[in-house]
Amino acid sequence: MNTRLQSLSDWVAEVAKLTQPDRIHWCDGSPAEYQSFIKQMLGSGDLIELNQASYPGCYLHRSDPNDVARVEHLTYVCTSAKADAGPNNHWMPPAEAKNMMHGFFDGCMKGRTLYVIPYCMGPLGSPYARYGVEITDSTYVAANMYLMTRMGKPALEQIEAAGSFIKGLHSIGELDPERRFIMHFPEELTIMSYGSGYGGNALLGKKCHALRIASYQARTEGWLAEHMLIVGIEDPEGNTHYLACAFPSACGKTNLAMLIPPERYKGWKVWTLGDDIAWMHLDANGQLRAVNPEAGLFGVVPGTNRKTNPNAYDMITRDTIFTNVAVTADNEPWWEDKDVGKPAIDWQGRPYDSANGPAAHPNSRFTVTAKNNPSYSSLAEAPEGVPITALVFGGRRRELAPLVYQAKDWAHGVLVGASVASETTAAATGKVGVVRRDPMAMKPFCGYNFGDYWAHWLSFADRAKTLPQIFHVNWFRRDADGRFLWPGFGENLRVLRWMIDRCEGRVGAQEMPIGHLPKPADIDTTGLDVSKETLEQLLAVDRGQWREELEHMAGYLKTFGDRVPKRLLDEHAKVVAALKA
Ligand code: OXD
Ligand code: MN
Repeated sequence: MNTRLQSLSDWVAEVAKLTQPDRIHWCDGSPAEYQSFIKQMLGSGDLIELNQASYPGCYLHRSDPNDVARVEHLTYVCTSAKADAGPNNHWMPPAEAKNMMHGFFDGCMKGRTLYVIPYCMGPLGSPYARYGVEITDSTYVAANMYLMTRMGKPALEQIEAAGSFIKGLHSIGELDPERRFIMHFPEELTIMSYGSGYGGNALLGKKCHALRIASYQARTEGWLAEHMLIVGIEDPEGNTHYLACAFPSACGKTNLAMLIPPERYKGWKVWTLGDDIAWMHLDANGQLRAVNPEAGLFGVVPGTNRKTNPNAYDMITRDTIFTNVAVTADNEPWWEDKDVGKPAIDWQGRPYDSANGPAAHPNSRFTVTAKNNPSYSSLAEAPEGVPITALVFGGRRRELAPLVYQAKDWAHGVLVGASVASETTAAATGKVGVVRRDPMAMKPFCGYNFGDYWAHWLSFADRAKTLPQIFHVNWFRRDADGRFLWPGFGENLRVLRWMIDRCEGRVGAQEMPIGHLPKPADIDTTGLDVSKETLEQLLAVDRGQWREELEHMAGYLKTFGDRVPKRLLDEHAKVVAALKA
């Protein structure tokens, strides 16, 4: 027995009986153990050593070509009542789902090692931290969990003291897309994932625990588990404001979290606290505070270069696991828009030929500890988290949504968040570039009915003392020829600055039916190739298009029936009326 917690040793024994591994390894989370995982995978061919002179400690994993993204159509929330999972989730009766999964897991670890991974989400010992144990038969998963979470002995000690943990059972199975399911049982705080080794499906601390299960727990306990980056913006006077921002997958959360201020913004600093997930609680003074449950980054690689994200570019030159990138003739990792080198071998290990498509998979990823990030905030490990000044929602929209607008108040902000829609990306299997509703960027991640989720968001208005201001941004608006109107990346700081000025009451706004928009003169475009006309286009609100948008939103809200809170419908009606006026 490797733990004094009976419920944990019983569970491990039960899983071992079902899955029949050759060996059981309890992860201690030490650097030596991580090195042993690397060595083992180099031996088995699961990892390929990259150029150790220029990329020390960096390795490449090539996944099965059928296993490169999250599989939303195979991801289920299994609550006793279907309505509790809501139309936003796939659902199966829990008993049926467990029965099917047990069939898959039966004997699946024969010849393999069963890893027991105790992990902590959030700063160790923080009142906001939560604990889980993942069982997996994948060394790649164990190594990634080492980089992404606080895993091993210290987490186990906390679990033993608390006596409870989230159970996550994972096997790569046969990597057969026909035998692949990601099942959540929020009422039992249990996850079962079979048939995929891809991050979002297999690193169970991330989407499965820190979003789907945690959002369910957060609702009953009065807090929020959100698909949000957390960033600190320090002005030249040394004042830092913390923002939490929700964008759908592969829409630039990592870039915004690691932004480098443009030349003109001397004295400004941007600090990263998290790039994907925020857990937010009201503290004793009624102030919303955020912690990042994760300890590492699992980011999209293509597009990362010295211009778009210099911090990330540097961060992934050492101690990084790359998945599905290409390699150069010098054995360096390569991806589309990397501004140096050229691909020799593509992500599938074939000699590169542009006729086969991109050299790196569009959803190729890096896994790296957050400590590698030069802009990692000293408060990222603070047990009490950071106070949040503003919440920002955004999507990838060619038209309609202006560069930025501010919600009129909290309830209107909840409608703004609920109305997020975005073009789909390669982060999930399926068609790319189709606009879909993605409320709060949580469509793939909310562990319960969206109707109840919006009601939970609205409840903060009655419970908090000071609530963050809520904004919406769209970095992706294009002109008639398809060109982006806004330069994005580091220049987004100009927009964040306007938001902070709004929160501090330092700047006015234009009152529009959809919210408060900046006066064009208040967005600093000095030194940018953004003309007055372009800025006007970026801030344009087309009433006809917005009326259609609100009609579409009304239809969407209807699909949640009587679970939609009346307050949200009232907010919707107010905007409709304002657009008519
Ligand atoms: C992610 C995602 O990997 O959202 O963060 O898909
Ligand atoms: Mn994400």
